[in-house]
Amino acid sequence: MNIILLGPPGAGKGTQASHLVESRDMIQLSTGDMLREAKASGSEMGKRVAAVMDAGGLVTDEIVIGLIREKLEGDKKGGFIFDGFPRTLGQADALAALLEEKGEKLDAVIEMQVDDETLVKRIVNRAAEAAAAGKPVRADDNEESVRFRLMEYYKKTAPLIGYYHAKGNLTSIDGLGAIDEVQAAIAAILD
Ligand code: B4P
Repeated sequence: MNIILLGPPGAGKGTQASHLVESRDMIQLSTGDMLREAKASGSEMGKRVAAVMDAGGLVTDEIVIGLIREKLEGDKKGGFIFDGFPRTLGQADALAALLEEKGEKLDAVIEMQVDDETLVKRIVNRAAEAAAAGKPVRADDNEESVRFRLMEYYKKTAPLIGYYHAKGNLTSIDGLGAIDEVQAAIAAILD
C-alpha cells in the first residue's frame, strides 16, 4: 500500500508516519527529514537548501523529486508513506510518473485538517520543549517561519487537495484530536 499524508506544517504528518512504520512495517519517506539530513551533513546540496528551509520556504521541485526518486529504488516493505511530499503540483505529477514507471499505484491520500492557530502553537511548543530538554531546536520552528510555512502551504500545497479529490483517492480527516485518535482515523481508512 502506498499512501500520502498531506497537510499543513505541524499537522502531525511525521508523527503519524512514524506510527505507521511501527504498526504496518511501512517505509516513511519524509522529504523534510531527508533535507534536514543533507543540511546537517554540510553537503553541497545541504548548503544550497539551508537558507530556504530555515525561512520556511519550499526547496526546488528538482531537488526533492531527485531525493524521492532515489528512495523509490530501495526496499518498500509494507509500502511507502509519502510524508510531506508532494508539496506542489509539479511534485505530484512527478510522483505519478515515478510510480507508474515502477508499476506501483497510490492507494490513499489522507489530508489532515488542523486550524492555523493550533499549528502555530504545536510548533512553537515543540521548540520550547526541545530547548528545555537541551535538545537542538529546528531552525524553522519559530513563529515567523511557521507563519511563512503556512502561507507557502496555502499557495503551493493546498491546490493538491483538489488535484487528488479529482482523482478520487482523497480522504480528509480531523487532525485536531489526540495523537491516538488521529491514528485510529488513519487506521480506519487503511483497513
Ligand atoms: P517537514 O519536515 O515536512 O515539517 P512539517 O510540515 O513542519 O511537519 P509535520 O506535519 O510532519 O508535523 P509533526 O508531525 O512534526 O518540512 C520542513 C521543511 O522542509 C519545509 O518547510 C520545507 O522547507 C522543506 N520541505 C520538506 N518537504 C518538501 C517538499 N516536498 N518540497 C519542498 N520543500 C520541502 O508535528 C508537529 C508537532 O505537533 C510535534 O511537536 C508533534 O508532537 C505535535 N503533534 C502532532 N500530532 C499532534 C496531535 N494530534 N495533537 C497534539 N500535538 C500533536
